[in-house]
Amino acid sequence: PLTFSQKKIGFEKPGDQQKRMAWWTNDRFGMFIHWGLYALPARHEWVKKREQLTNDDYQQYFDQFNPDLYNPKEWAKMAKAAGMKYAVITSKHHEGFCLFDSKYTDYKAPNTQAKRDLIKEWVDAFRAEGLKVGFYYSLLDWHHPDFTIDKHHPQQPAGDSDTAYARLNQGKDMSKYREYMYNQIKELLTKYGKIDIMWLDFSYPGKNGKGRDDWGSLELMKMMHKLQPGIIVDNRLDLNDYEDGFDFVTPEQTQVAEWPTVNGKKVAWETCQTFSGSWGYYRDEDSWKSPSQLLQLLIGSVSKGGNLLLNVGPTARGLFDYRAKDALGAIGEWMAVNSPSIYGCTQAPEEFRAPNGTMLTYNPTTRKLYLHLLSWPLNKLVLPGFNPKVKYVQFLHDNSEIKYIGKENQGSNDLVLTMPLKKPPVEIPVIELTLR
Ligand code: FUL
Repeated sequence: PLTFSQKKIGFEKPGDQQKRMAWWTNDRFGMFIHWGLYALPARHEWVKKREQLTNDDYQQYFDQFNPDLYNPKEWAKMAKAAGMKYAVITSKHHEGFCLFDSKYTDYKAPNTQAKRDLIKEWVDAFRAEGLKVGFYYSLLDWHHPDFTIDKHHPQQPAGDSDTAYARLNQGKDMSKYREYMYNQIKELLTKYGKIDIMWLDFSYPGKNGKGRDDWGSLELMKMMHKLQPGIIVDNRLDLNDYEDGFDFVTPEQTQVAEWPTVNGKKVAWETCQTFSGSWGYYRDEDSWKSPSQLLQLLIGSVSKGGNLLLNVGPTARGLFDYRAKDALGAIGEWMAVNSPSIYGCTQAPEEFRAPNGTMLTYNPTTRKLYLHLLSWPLNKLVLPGFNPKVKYVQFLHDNSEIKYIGKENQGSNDLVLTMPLKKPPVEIPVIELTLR
C-alpha cells in the first residue's frame, strides 16, 4: 500500500489518498490528447520555441484554426475501444492558446473559426462513454505578456546571460501571470462538472523549487482540492516532497525498470508516452511504435505497479490520423481479450520472477498471475519456483488449458509448461496462472 500524509497542505487524513486514487490504480490505462494551434504547423508542439517564432509569426495559426471535423464522440469511442478508462486533454499548452472558453483571455478557441468551447464538448463526450476526465494545463505560457522569459521560452535572448534575461523581463510581473493561471484553473475546475485529474506541466528541472514560488504551488494544491475534493494531481509543480500533496509521479517517455520511490517509499506513478516522439500532431514524423512495442509499454508499466497514459495528437481538422487509429485498433483488439492482465493488476509478489522474454503482472484480488510472452518460447517454458504455488494454467485469450509437468510431480519446484509449437494468433499471448 502507498501511504503518506499531506502534512503541509493538510486536507486529508493518511489513507484517504489511497481511497481517492482507487479507480486510478485499478484502471491503469488512459489517453493523453495534445491538441492546440501547433497542430497546424504539424511539426512538434514546441515549434514556437524550436523555431523561435514570435507571437506575430504564430498569429497565422490562430487565424487559420478551423477544426471542421472535430467530433470528440468519435475520439471517446476510440479511446474506449482501445481499453482506455480515462483521458487527459491539453486545455492550454505552452503556446498559451486555450481550447476552453476562458473569460480571462481572448486567445481561445471561441475566438477562432471554431467559434466555441472545445473542452465542453470533449468533457461531455468522454463522460458519456464512461471515461474519467482530466485536464492538462501548462504552467508555462509563451503568449502571456507577464510570463517571465527563461531558457524554455521562444524569445530566449542570444547570449543567454542573466543581464540579457533581465532586460527582456523588465516590466513583466509574474504575480499577474500567477493570478491569471489561478483564475483559469478555477474556471476549469468549476465550469465542467466533476474533473478527475489535473495534470499540470511543468516544473523547472534543476532550479530547485523556483517554480514552486512562481506557481504558488501549495496554494494551488489547496485550491484544487477545495474545488474538486476527489481530484488526482500530478507532481509537476515543483513539489519535491511527496508530503506536499501530489498524488503520482510522471516519468516521461521511459519504460520504467523499477517501481519509482520518493524518500524511500514506493509511490503511485504513470508514464506518459507518444506514438512517434512528438506530442502534438507531427505530419512527417516517421518513428511510429509498433503495436507490440505499445503493448509492451502498457504491460511493462503494470508489471512495475504503474499506469500508462498514451498520447494522441489530433490533426488541425480535429481527426486522429490513420496511424493513430491503426495503433489504437490493434491495442483494442488485444485488450478485448487480455485486459484482465491489466485492470486491477500490479507488480507480482517478489517470489515470482518473470523469465527472460516475459513480463509478469498480478491481480491481488483474484490471486491470478499473468505471464506475457514477448517472444515465442518453443515447446517448453520453465518457471522456477512456481510449481508448489500454482493450481491451474491456461491461455488468457481463449481459456485453453496449458498442461504442465509438475502437476503430477509435486516434488519439484519447477513448473514446466508444455507449450504449443506455434504462437497463438495474439500479438502478445498471455498465460494465466491460478494460485493455490
Ligand atoms: C512536457 C511538455 O513540454 C511536452 O510538450 C508534453 O506536454 C509532455 C507531456 O510534457 O513536459
